[in-house]
Amino acid sequence: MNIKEKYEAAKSEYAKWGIDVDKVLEELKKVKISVHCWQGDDVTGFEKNKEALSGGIAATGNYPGKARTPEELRSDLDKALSLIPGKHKVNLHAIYAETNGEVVERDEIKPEHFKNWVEWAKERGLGLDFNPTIFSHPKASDGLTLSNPNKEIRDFWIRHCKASRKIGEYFGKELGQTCLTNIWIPDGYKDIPADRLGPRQRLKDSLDEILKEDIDKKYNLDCVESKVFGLGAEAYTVGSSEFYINYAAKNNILSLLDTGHYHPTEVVSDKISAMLLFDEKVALHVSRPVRWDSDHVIVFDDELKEIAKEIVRNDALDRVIIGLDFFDASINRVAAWTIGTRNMIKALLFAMLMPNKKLKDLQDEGNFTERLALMEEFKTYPMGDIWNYYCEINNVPVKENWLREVKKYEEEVLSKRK
Ligand code: RNT
Ligand code: ZN
Repeated sequence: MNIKEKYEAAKSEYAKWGIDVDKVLEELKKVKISVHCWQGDDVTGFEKNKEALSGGIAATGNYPGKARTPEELRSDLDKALSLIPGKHKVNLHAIYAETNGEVVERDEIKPEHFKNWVEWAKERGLGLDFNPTIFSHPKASDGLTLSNPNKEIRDFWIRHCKASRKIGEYFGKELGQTCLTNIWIPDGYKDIPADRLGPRQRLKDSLDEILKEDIDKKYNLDCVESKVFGLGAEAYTVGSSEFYINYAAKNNILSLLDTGHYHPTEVVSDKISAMLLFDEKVALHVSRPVRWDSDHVIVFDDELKEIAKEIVRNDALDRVIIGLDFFDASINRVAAWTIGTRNMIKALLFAMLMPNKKLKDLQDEGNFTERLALMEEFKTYPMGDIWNYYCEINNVPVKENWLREVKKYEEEVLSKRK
C-alpha cells in the first residue's frame, strides 16, 4: 500500500468514531508554531560586542556548524522550515538585530535593524515574534535587570523593552500577523533574600512604565514569562508565576507558561484550562526540562501530548499561542528544530484524532473504566499513516526521510563553517 492507500485505511478507522480526518488536516494546516531562532546559534546573537550567555540558562554541547551570521541563520531556518509541514512564525530576540557592524546599545535598537528579517519573512509568508534580550549583557551581570535597585540600570532595561515593543508593532504592521513580544528576565537571588517584596515592587513599576504606550493589539501583543529558578538564582525569582499571572490579568496582557519553569511534578498541561477560563489568550514556550530547565529538544512524550490535548479539546487552537523554546548545542541544530517542531505538530494531530467528545461524556457519566480503556486504545491507532500523508500533501519529507536532507545540508553547508 502506498501512503495514500494507508491514509484511506487509517481514515476509516477514525471515521468509525466520528472523526473526520480530512477536516482535521485542514484545521491542522491553519496552526502556526512560533519557531525560536535561537536554536540555530546557541542563543548567541549578532551583537558586535557580544557577551557570553548569561541569565542562568545554558546551551551545552559543541556540535559543529552553528550559524554565525544572519544569512547563515536564515539559511538554516529555511532548511528546517522546508522539512516541517505548514506555514509558521519565527521568534526573534533583540540580539539578532543587524546593525551593519556598528555597536548599537540595546536601548537604541530600532525597526530598521530588523528589516532584513522582515523582508525574509515577507517573501516566505512567515510571521515574526519578538523578545527583548535582558541577559548576556554587562548591565545584567549581577542578575538583576528590571528589578535592579539601581534606577539607572532599571531605566536602561525599561528603554530596551519599550524599543522592543515598537519592533513588535513594526513586525505586526509589515507582515499582517500579530507579533507576540515576550518579556523574560533572569532576576533573582542565589541565596535567601532579606526582602522579597522590594524587587517585585520594582519589577511591577518597571512593567507599568514599559507598557505605558498604547500599541494596537492588532500589531503587537505583550506577554510576560515567569520562572521558578535559574542557575545562580536558586533561592528566589522575582518574576514568579504568581507575580506574572496576577500582573498579566490586571493589565490585560498575556501570560506565557514555559514548560521548564515549574517545580518538577507540576505540569503546564494542567494549567492551560485554568488560564483559559480567565484570559482570552495564553502563550506557551514548549520545552523539555530534564532534571532542571535544561531546554532539551521536545520529544513526542506524554506531557507534549497532554498539552496538545488541552489545546484541542478546549477548542483553543486560536487562543493558545504555541512557541518553542529549546536549545541543544550537542546535535545538528537544523535537525533539532525539525525534530522539535514536527513533534509539536504531530502532538496536535494526535490530539485532534482522539474521540474527545466521547471521552468527555464518559467522564461526566462517571464511566472511568471506558474513559481509560479508550484513551489507551487510541494510543496505538494508525496515527502515523495520517501524519505521513499530511507530510506528503504539504510537500515535506515523509517519515525519517527528512534526515537525508539534513545530512546533505550538513555536508554541503554546515561542515564548511569553521
Ligand atoms: C529562560 C526562558 C527564556 C529563554 C529565551 C532565550 O529560562 O525560558 O524564554 O529561554 O528567551
Ligand atoms: Zn522560555
